[in-house]
Amino acid sequence: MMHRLRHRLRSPRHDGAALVVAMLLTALGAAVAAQMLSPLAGWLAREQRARDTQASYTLADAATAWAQTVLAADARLGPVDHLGELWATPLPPTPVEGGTLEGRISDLQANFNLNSIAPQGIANAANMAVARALFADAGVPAQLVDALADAIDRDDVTIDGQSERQRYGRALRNAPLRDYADLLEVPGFTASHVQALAALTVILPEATPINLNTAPPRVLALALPAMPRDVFERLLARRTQQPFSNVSDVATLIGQPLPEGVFGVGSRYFGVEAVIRFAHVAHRLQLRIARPPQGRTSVISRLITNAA
Ligand SMILES: [Ca+2]
Ligand SMILES: [Ca+2]
Repeated sequence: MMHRLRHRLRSPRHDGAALVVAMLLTALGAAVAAQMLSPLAGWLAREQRARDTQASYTLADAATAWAQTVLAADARLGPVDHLGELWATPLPPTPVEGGTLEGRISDLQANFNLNSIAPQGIANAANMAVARALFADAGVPAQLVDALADAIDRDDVTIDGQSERQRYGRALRNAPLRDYADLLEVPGFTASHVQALAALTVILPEATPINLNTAPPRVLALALPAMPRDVFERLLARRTQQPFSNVSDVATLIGQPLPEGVFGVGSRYFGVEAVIRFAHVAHRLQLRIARPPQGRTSVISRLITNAA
């Protein structure tokens, strides 16, 4: 890929174009050149922008391949994921082929996944309890968790046994959320609810456990059973020194069992944020990568936008 890029940047077409312009300016008298300079400069800038855009897209491909390689290599080290691993080390701004590339990989399972409320289409009480704590903290009415569970779970019966169609006045989606726009369609949710939850949760294609090794302290404190402050501090200190290799380590440390199916110590979904800069363009690359326990990593979403 790098060879291809180098070839493109130094291709005879670009060198040739610059040479033709230089020869043209030399050949023309000074007066004519002064008149021509402005439109020619505009043409040159467009040409350079087009060239940089091409190179930037090629670097976006390179960044995508980089993230997939890093995550695949990590998978070979075992099922545990924590912030001391190589994937969690940000890539600093690095000069590549006339531009710079910087990026970082994050664990999407560090946060609570709203689709965990109904794994495989069946509402889950333990995950609903975690959702209520997170909703309350985000200033969203905790009873909206029931409506969300009804919207995601596959049956047509409310949590308390009525007809969903009758209760909500319409049929619900009865499928996992695809994004926060879907959450806005769930009865009772407003734009400000959605905004508050987007900052504290994630939406992944399937139910996923919260990774105890990567979850921010605020998420952990809300999701774990209530415990004395010093026990919580001990938990945070312990995972920095030695990541948890299984959920029962945490139960032992805090001296109480953890609800089934809420927590894990490894992750299947990762996010990538990269910024690519050339002289004339800057792009932000956002990826979501799935890494199934068995099988290859795959890019499940990819967005390239202009960066400041
Ligand atoms: Ca790992
Ligand atoms: Ca339902």
